[in-house]
Amino acid sequence: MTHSTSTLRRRTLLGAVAALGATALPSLAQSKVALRISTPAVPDDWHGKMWTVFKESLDKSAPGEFDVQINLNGSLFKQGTEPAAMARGNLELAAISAQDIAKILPEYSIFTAGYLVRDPDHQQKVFNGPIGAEMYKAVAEKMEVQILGIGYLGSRQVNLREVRNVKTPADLKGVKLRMPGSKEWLFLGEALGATPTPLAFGEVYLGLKTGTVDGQDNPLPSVRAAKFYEVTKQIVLTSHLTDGIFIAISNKAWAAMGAAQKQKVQAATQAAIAFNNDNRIKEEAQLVDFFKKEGLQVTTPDVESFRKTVQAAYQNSEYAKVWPKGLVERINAVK
Ligand code: KDO
Repeated sequence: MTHSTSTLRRRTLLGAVAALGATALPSLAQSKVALRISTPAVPDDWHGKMWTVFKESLDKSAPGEFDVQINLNGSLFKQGTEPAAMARGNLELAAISAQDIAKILPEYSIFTAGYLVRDPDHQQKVFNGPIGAEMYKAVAEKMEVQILGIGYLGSRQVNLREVRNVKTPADLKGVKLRMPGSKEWLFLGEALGATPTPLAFGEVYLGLKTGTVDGQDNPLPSVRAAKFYEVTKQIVLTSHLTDGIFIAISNKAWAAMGAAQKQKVQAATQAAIAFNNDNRIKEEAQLVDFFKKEGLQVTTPDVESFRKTVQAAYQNSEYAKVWPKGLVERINAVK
């Protein structure tokens, strides 16, 4: 064999290996389960960061099996359009709200009502018990998604551009209060005594800055993470909704997974929820001081007056007419 023939052979061999590599790689990538995630959460918020915990958990428990794609800031799907995207097969995972669920299952508008779920502990017990199981079953049937768990978003507070003396709902009269854009959310703003104005989460900062709206409501950790405190002067501690986000996966993606993969996705979800809840609960307790240092007035209204007015508004509303009989009492009885 001459020198040049052996070089040629080696080259051919190398070429063949490279070609093999080139075809082997995409097929390997294709066999990964793609999990596209879309959320309006900002990167600095705990329920944005929790998706990295989810991804890291899966990378560890199932190396190379999943391709987790995290899309924050509503960059893949607009806030509130995630359930439809999942049903169409364009999205695998999202954190959906009770308001999203109520659009399809009006009887579960019960969880959009102010002053019903008491606190994060009550929330976990309600949704991780029989009430949650019944709801998740109905959601799987009607919305084509599986709820894997609930994360705590926080206690929603009223956050105003200009300082105002707010003791009762009557004091919010005429206040253009930004709410997320669905009728269930708008009703909450109305029940609080304000004039609700729909706006997507990503537009709230500018809306507050320019004065399109007079205020917004969100849990304190989100007021910090989205920097709303930079463009507002007051927080009124109404604590009107113990808010939660339901981690949901499309039925299609779920059905395509084997039992072991499902178990790993479940474990990753639980790790993400624990990360979110622990950090959020801890931070929520410390933020009043932070906002005061930032120069905001943090005031306490007559919460009982808000509770009475908001609960009456819901009880007398069209929403309550379709709530499952006895469910309010069952929720209240969860200890
Ligand atoms: C909001 O738009 O005010 C809200 O808090 C509603 C929640 O359901 C959820 O969509 C949340 O925004 C986003 O995750 C951004 O934090």
